[in-house]
Amino acid sequence: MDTGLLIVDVQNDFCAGGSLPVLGGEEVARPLSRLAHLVALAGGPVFASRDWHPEKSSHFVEWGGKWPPHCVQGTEGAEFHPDLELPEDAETISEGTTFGDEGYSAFDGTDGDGRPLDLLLKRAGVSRLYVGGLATDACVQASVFDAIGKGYEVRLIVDAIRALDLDPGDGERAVTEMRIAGARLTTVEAVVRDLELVLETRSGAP
Ligand code: VGL
Repeated sequence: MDTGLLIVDVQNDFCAGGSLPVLGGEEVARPLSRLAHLVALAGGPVFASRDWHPEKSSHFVEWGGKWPPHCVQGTEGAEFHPDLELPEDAETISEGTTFGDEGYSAFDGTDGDGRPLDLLLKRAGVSRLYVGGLATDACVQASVFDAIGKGYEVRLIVDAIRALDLDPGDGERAVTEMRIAGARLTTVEAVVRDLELVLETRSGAP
């Protein structure tokens, strides 16, 4: 299948109770789990990115950055949210793994063998990429811009993203910018319908 799913940073620290919570962040975990399952059934690859920072990171306020410490390697805050249930062969992409690496975009991340996301997508034959996750106005936006820049047809799942909204309206502005850059907007239900169609067609059902 030429379609893949990228789930961006659905990690405890970006959800309720975390160190950099995104309002309603945890709400995207179940719908994205459902889509991940369907994409995998249809034979498409599923990638889950994660912020994976060292304790000392130039991304954190203490070291000159913008953010409170979050998603520190090996901590509970860096774990995927427990409601995120990934198919067995989903691949984890880690970003922001060294002191100076901010790692906003999943395209700056690599799998456990150091292979960048773009290479993994190309190898899997992906041309269309569904994207959801956290946060709309940070890592989702950076990942979507990179995906478009690298030539992927991006479908942004607008009800499976949540924004930091440090300034009110940041999330909405980010969605507008992604759309203007070329992302098509879709919803969880529309993606489910697309995928069910692929599965039905393949099984020969009417
Ligand atoms: C993110 C703020 C800081 C994100 C990461 O994953 O969207 N946001 N670091």
